[in-house]
Amino acid sequence: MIVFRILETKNKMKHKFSSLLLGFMCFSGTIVKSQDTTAKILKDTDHEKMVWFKEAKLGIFIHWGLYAVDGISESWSFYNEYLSHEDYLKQLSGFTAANFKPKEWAKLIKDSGAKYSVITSKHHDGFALWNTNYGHLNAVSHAAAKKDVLSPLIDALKEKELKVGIYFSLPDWSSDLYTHFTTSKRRYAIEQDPQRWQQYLNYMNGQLLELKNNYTPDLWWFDGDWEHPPEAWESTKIRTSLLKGAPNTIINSRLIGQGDYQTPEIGVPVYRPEAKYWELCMTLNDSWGYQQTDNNYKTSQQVIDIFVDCISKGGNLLLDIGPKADGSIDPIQKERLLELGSWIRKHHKAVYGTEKGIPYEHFYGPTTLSKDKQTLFLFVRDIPKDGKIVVKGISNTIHRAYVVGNGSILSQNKIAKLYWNKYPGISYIDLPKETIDTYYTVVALVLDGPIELYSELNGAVEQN
Ligand code: FHN
Repeated sequence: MIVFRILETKNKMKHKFSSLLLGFMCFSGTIVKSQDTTAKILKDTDHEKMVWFKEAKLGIFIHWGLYAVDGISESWSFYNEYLSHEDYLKQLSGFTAANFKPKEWAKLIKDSGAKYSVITSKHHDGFALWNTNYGHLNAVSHAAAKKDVLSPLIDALKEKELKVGIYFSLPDWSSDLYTHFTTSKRRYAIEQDPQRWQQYLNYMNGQLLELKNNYTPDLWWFDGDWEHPPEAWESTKIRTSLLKGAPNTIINSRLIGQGDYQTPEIGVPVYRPEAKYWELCMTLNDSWGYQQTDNNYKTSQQVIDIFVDCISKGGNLLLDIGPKADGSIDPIQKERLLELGSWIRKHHKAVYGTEKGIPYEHFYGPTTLSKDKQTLFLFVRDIPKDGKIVVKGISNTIHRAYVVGNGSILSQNKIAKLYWNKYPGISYIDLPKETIDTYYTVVALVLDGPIELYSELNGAVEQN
C-alpha cells in the first residue's frame, strides 16, 4: 500500500512539475510555486472572519465518491492509468448510498470534537455529489444512488451547528472541456483552444455558483490548482464572485494567490508555519477515500499526537474519513474519531480558543496558551520517570498548577531561584501517577499575568 502511494506521489510530483513547466511556457514570467500568499490576501478586517476557524482546532475532511466502490485511489487510479476511465466509471453502478445516514455522520463529526467539516462535493474525477445542472456525472443522474447526497449532509451538519466547508476540485478529468485526461493523454493545450478552455471555465463557475447558492458554505476548500497558473483559472475572479454577498466565507490556499489560510498536507509541520492561519489535512490510514486493503491506520495515540502537535503550533487539523460507497463508515474510522473526541472533551480548556504555545526550550513538550496568555497548558505524553515535569525560564509566579479535566492541584518546587537574581529558576511540578491520562495528561499553570519568557544569558554573580 505504501509503495503504491509512493508511486502515486511520484507521478503526481512528475505531473505537478510538468504542469508548472506548461504554466510557465503559457504565461511568460509566471511561475506557480507554493508560498505563503495568505498574508497578502487578508486585509485587516478579514481577521474577524477567521476567528471561528482559528478557534476551531479540528475539522473532519470527508472524501466520498465513486472510488469507494472498488476501494481504489480517488480519481488518481484512472489518471495514473492503473485502470481505464471506462472501468473507473463502472463504479457508478455500485455507488448506492443505501445506508447513508447524514444525521449519524454529523453526530459522529460533532462527537469527534470537530467544529467544522469539509466534504468533497466533486473530486478530480468530476463526479458531483449534488444535483448539478452542469454535466451528467453526478450522484443523481448516473449513479445507483439516484439522489442528491450533498444537500442532506450539509443540512445535518448545519443542524449540529458545525461549520460547512465545500471541497471542490478545479480540474475535472472526466470533462471533455478540460485539458487533462490522464498522465499520458492531454485533450488540448489552452493556447491552442482558448474557446474550449473558456467553455470549461463557464462550466466550472456554473457549478461553483450552484454550490454557493444552494449551500452558502462557510469555507471553500479548493484543490488541484497546480495544473494551471492563476491567470488561467481566473482565480481573482473566482474569489470575487464567491465572496460577493458572502464576504465572510473563508477560502483555502489552493486557489493560487487567493487563499486566506495555508493547507499543508500529510506532513505535520516540524517548525511552526509562518502563516497566521493554517490547517494540516491528514489521512487516518494512508488513503483519502475508503480503501479496504489499506489497514495502515494511525493509532488513537498517534492521531492525538498529530492533533496536539498542530494546535501547539497554532494550526488546525483537518482529519480525513473515507466513507464506504453505501454510506456506512468503517468502525475503525468511527472509533478513532470518538476516541479523539472524548480526549478533547476532557481537555477542552487546553484546546478550543487557545493559541500556539511556548518554545521547547522552556518545556520538553507541546504547549498551548489561553487567549489572555495567563494560563499555560503543558501536554505531557509520557509518564515522567521521577513523577515530575520541568518548566524553565518563565518569569511569572505560578499561582496554581492543576491537571486539566481532573482538577487535582499539583505541588511544585523551584530550584536555582535566588532573591537577588532575575533568573526565574527551574520549576519541578509533581504529577502523581493517578492523574496520568491514557494519551496526554494536560497540566495547567495559572500565572500571575500574561506569560513572560526569560531569555537572558546570566553572567557572573557580582553580589550576594
Ligand atoms: O489529489 C488530491 C488528493 O486526492 C486529496 O484529495 C488531497 C486532499 O488534500 N488533495 C489532493 C492533492 O493535494
